[in-house]
Amino acid sequence: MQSLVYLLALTSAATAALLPRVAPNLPASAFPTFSHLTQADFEAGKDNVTASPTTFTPFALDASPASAACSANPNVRIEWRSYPTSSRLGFIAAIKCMMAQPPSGNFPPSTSRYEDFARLHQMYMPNIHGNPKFLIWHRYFLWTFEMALRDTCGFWDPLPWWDETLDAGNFHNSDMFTNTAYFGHLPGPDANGNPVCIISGAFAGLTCHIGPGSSNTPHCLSRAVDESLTAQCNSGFVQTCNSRGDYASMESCSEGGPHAYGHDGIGAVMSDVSASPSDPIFWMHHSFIDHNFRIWQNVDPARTTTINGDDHFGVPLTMNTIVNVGGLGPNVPISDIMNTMSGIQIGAHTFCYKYSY
Ligand SMILES: [Cu+2]
Repeated sequence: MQSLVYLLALTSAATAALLPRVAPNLPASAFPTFSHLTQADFEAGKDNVTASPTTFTPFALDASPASAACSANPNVRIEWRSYPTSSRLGFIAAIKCMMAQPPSGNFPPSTSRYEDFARLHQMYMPNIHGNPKFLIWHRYFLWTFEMALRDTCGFWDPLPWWDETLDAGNFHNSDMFTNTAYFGHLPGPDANGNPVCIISGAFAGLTCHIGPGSSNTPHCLSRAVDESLTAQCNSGFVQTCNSRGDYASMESCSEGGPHAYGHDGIGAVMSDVSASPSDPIFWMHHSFIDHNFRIWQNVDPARTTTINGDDHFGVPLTMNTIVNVGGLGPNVPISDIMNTMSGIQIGAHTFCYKYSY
């Protein structure tokens, strides 16, 4: 009997040693959320986009030699279901590598190269959300991260993208979450309605030092799925947004529609409008949003050479407006990145990618 007790004590001690140490789990109320409108509201035009429709700036780019060269050999982002296992594992390992690299020092209190990206996003928060700069800025932010995976961690495969329309209402069953090699599980809230620390998957026990909101309080990577919200990441809603004819209107619907519902649906750290890149699933969600943007552009070549809408300060966006990622990559004019296949040289890399479908 005594030896059994001893054995049990030993086993629980061993288990405790194996479990990751987890930073404090913040309550649901600690995380600000994204605001959203329903699909019906967008169909009724209740987002009231008032951006002046007169700021289109024609910019001939498609016929450029750089774009032609890019078309011959673009980087193709592959949907997660078709993304090879070796690429999946390489992508996860590269994110972990970024988390293990020292911070640049330009983004205190970031503790890693990875958190530099979360801190930049937090710092820029009011400028890059709730206005048409959102889509184009996040396109460049995602690409800058993709290039950092190459430069810092030697991961040269194209990013995966996530076709959320195939998982709408059922995110938690995606093997991104159920397979322990990947992003860790996607639990619902606990009995008190609070999020749950993620202690499975490649990021088990991760401590986030950026956020929540504009504060920086160490907390565990947590999630609290609401599948009634993820259900709004469906193809009908995307279609509602992509049927809009001008950039600023489409942007409003995408940002306040499927984009916001995906963040809030995954919940907790992902619902933090400031520091959501702290959850690595952020990149998968934003690949979906950038994909939908590109699909909207495919309808008309003019959609890769013109832009409209006003930024956070009420200044009209033009193709010459500068997109800034705080030195994580070069400053670029929108004209360099409005077309994902511009073929423009940006720093050491060529801006040249498309989506597998
Ligand atoms: Cu964002």
